[in-house]
Amino acid sequence: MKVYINGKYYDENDAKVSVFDHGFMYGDGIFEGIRLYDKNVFKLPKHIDRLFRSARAIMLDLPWSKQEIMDAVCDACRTNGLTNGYIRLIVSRGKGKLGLSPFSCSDPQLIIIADQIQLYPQELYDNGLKAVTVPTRRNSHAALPPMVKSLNYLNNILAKIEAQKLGYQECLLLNNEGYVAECSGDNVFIVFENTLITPPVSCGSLGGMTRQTVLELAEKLGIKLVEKPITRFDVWTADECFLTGTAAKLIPLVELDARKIGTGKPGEITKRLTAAFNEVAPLEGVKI
Ligand code: PXG
Repeated sequence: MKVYINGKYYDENDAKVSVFDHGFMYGDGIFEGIRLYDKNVFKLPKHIDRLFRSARAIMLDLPWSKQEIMDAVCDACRTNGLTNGYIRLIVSRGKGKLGLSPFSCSDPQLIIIADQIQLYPQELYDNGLKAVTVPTRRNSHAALPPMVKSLNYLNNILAKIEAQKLGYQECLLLNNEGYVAECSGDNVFIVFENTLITPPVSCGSLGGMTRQTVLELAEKLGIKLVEKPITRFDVWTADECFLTGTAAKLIPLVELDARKIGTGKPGEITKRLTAAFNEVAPLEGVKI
């Protein structure tokens, strides 16, 4: 695999950034996780728009145009001979002096890793995932805004560790008010009495690309849809639940906090939306 760094390609083992890069020292930088389906980079312009919003929020001036970044992403996919894959796009603040100030940093680094991903085994897509609510809360809007895809994912990582130590692969994070925010790297949907419900991003979730696609598909399929704050009670007593993310796509959640959700099996609306997603995903994107 060849890794793209600032316009050049490096072998995996030679792809390096400085230890003085503030991305490494402080988690000062941003990223995107993008999917390549059948030589189409899924929703690439939307991912790049989100990257620029993250950059604006952390006051990181990007010296590349959106088009230049999109061209680099497509080039990295071609260079690695990919048809399907996962693209990790990273922008770090760049090399600087010791100390928090980013104003000593020059040359933000644009890094593109284009590789394969299989987050969960097929068995979990067929039978569903089990999760637990963890003590770690989602970033607050008053601290690091949860819409920023920053290089500091420690709160999500702590949540993941807590879940795994308890024997679960996935976890639910609440926001500071106790409402459902999202999972460690996925958005959450429930189905209750044939209505699809997901928390608004104001509850602390990231505005996911997969989430947005599912909202659009629900509308097309005539599935009633509501964005409103939800609690753990709503998830425990839902008819269906599923998670969405670029890496996971749609995956059913069949148990939360030792409570079976619905029948304890992936639900019908989950299956319909999964099929619809798998159908549109390779069609919507930028051809490499
Ligand atoms: N919430 C968070 C906090 C995320 O970072 C999602 C939800 C789902 O959004 P998308 O746009 O993917 O539908 C994400 C997505 C990685 C990585 O290593 C990426 C994410 C999450 C965890 C790991 O590339 N991003």
